[in-house]
Amino acid sequence: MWTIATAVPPQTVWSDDLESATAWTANPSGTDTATLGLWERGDPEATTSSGNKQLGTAVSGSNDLVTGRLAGASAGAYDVDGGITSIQSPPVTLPSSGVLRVSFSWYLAHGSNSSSADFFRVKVVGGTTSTVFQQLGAASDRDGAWAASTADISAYAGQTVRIVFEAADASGASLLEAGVDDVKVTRQ
Ligand SMILES: [Ca+2]
Ligand SMILES: [Ca+2]
Ligand SMILES: [Ca+2]
Repeated sequence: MWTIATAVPPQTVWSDDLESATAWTANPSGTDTATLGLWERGDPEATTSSGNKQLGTAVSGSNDLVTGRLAGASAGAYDVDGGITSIQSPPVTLPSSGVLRVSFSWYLAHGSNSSSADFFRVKVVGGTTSTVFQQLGAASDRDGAWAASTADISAYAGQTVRIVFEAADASGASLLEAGVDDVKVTRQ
């Protein structure tokens, strides 16, 4: 007579805390245009310019994916310059059914010299490629602060996919940094 709805906890399909090298590939398509501040995995150094820009602390452990991990002599020394930089996950084989999600911690930081041409973007590459998350820049100061986000990738069920993170200083020079940590794919 009574139906008890039991919440099925999400099952982890794949996860990476970025603490060890697991075959992330920078510039996987060979089409990146950025000249500095390229995505890499490592222990990030903090930069500040009107507030925190590159965060020196990861969400888990001491490593993350970051747009040029070194601080350099000034905040503009190793921020993203000149266009798009991208980094791609190892292949992830998705279950053939269920609600599939990718979750990640991330930040985008930029100076007031940014614009909506700049972005932080998450793509899924399988049989097709789609943008599943995006934060555009703006002509205002945005400080780096870790946030957690999730995107539904159920459309890719049964496929082997790769997750790609992109950041761009795309039109006019902007101070721009991005970071990613704790990438996880779950099935529910
Ligand atoms: Ca980490
Ligand atoms: Ca940097
Ligand atoms: Ca720049």
